[in-house]
Amino acid sequence: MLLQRKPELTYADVTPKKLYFNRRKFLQAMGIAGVAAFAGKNLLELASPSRGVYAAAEFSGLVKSPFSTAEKPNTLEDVTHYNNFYEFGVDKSAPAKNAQKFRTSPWTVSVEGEVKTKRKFSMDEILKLAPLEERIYRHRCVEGWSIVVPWIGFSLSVIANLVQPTDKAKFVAFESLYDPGQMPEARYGGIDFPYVEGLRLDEAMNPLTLLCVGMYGDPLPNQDGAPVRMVIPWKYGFKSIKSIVKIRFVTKEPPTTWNLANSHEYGFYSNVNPNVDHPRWSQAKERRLGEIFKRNTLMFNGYQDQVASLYTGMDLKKYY
Ligand SMILES: Nc1nc2c(c(=O)[nH]1)N[C@H]1C(S)=C(S)[C@@H](COP(=O)(O)O)O[C@H]1N2
Ligand SMILES: [Mo]
Repeated sequence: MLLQRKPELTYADVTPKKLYFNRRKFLQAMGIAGVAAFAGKNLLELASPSRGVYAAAEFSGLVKSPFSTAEKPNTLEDVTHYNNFYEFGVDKSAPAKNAQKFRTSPWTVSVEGEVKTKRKFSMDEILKLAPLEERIYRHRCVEGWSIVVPWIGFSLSVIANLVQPTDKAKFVAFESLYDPGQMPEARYGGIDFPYVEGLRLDEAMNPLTLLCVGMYGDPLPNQDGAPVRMVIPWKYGFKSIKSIVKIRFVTKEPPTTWNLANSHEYGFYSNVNPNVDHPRWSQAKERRLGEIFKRNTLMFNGYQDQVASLYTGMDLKKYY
């Protein structure tokens, strides 16, 4: 099978190597005088992806996904400097600063619960499970902004088919890492940690549901959920849980962070729906980052052809 990334690299190598590469480029760009001027600063920090200094693509031979939108992606700068990642602070600009030293290697994702074979995966193992695809998806935050991102990953169903859910499995529960030592800002977030999310099994098995390991040709920047996150493009952004350590197949609808925090405003399904207002604001329009005028929000964020049938007969005002 075709190798999806440069074969000499392990995942653990990727980030340090990239930083090294960036640092070298950065030093070249600055010249000796500039280096001297910055001598007191941490060069790794200056050259990190959140500063917009990016190495050539770390992932080679990406498969282009037929699910991609033809819309123009946002800039990497936008997508890495306007983040919701409450573990690293509530301001949109906080994760870019506070997640820089987040340790994402070594990393283990445990897949457990109602499955025939429980498994723990290292990032290296995850990267070898299936060909990596580039999928350009629209992403709509419940707060009213949207972005278009070239994510990298493969359908979550790949993992499910490997561990084989039992007949009892009806939902999938996801859990983020919570390390208070690395995430001191989390306690001002106003929500409980670890961040948890969930999908119905058929939603989890839908091919659009992406297990995501990268974006813009590279591994995920820390503030976007490194080293592995979900992306569920027809649901509000908060369903797309970041920095996952546990995936559990379960019998009952699992608790979800924003529903626990405020069940009146955030339901389990959270499908993008311009016809169902948030109790405090309309969801009919959205502002694409970088644009001035709002655009209309589309039903299921424009993915109705692929997902509307999952909800046939359901009252989407009730199951918000
Ligand atoms: N662990 C965790 N995952 C999370 C969040 C969070 O605070 N913590 N925020 C969610 C929200 S509200 C959005 S809009 C997206 C933002 O992803 P992005 O920063 O890569 O655009 O992440 C989601 N996943
Ligand atoms: Mo969001």
